[in-house]
Amino acid sequence: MKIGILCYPTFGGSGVVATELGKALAQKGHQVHFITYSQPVRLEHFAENVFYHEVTVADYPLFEFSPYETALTSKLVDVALFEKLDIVHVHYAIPHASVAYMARQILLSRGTYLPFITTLHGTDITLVGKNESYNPVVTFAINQSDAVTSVSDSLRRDTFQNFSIEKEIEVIPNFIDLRRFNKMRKDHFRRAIAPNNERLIIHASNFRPVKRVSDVVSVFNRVQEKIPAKLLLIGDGPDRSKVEKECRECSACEHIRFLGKLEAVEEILSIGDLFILPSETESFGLAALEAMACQVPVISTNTGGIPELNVQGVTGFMSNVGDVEDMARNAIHILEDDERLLQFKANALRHAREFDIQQILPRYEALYDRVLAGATKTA
Ligand code: GMT
Repeated sequence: MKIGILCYPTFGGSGVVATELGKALAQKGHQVHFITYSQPVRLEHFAENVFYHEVTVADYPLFEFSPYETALTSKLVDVALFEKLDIVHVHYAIPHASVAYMARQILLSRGTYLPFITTLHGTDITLVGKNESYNPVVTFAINQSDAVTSVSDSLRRDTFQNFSIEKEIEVIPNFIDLRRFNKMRKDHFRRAIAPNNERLIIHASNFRPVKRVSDVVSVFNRVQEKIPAKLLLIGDGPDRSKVEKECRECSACEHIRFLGKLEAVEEILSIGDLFILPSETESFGLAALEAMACQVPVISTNTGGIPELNVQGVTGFMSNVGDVEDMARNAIHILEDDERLLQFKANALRHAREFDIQQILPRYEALYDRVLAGATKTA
């Protein structure tokens, strides 16, 4: 099958899922064409059956805002015609779903029907998408999709709540490539970061306000008062300097390190003891799944789709948004006892196995087959 993928190429979860899915499809013999404005971050190496088409937005003095959607649509039409794409899979509704709809219309006027599947990831529904500047277009494009998926049941419910949706939405959760994530621990990293065998606490995100990274620091301060520990903060984004200032003012400052954006995030996760995800809203929490796949239990909020991943008292604990006292209590409970920590680590990995890409990939392939069978009739 020849599959076009539209996604954000950056470190965001939707781009990671799109890229890992594309790579896995290519390994199974499908031809995968990524169409976006820069090389997706997880597409670092040459891979057979994987192609990347860069979208260039022509500038003009009249444009205050460059028309990326128009350029992306034109590129999709061009690639679809030349490469004879069978199907397009768009990740994150804005603007990819309406772009795919427009491309489908253009191609239809030339006698081909190019079906598209929209995968909803989270903030495209829960934060940005429902804003009135986007809602009508997002609603229309979702309803026009040949199939729609969401990454959790919670996101599916949110979509029906916030938009007038007439389509079925299939829940296909985020996944993980366990072959990559459950690797040998880099013990020399651990010795360098925690020379006195301190507990290692990790957070990874895009440092947007929705991630509440300040709560990570608050939790860590409380933990550090009771248990020798180090905090590693992975990622970058709008809240980073605010959080850096907060860290400089806190007593545990010397035990906190900002690592910035990391491609091989699993190398750090694999030496961790605890992952903290205190998000305001989280449709799934891919970062937490990545941690669990590296045998790291998770302290998180109980918002959105997180309860579909983090099992209370088994793979970690969940608290209400902002309840840093409860999160710290739970973190200390896991970290203070070696045997308990080992049990939580084992539980985290066992549960992560349920989200292995080998389990999830066939569900996307089956969906592509169903859509293609229907599309032949439509054309
Ligand atoms: O918030 C992010 O980390 C980025 C965002 C995205 O769409 O790029 O992530 C969303 O999609 C991920 C992959 O499906 C989910 O695991 C995240 O939970 C979701 N983020 C939010 O809902 C805030």
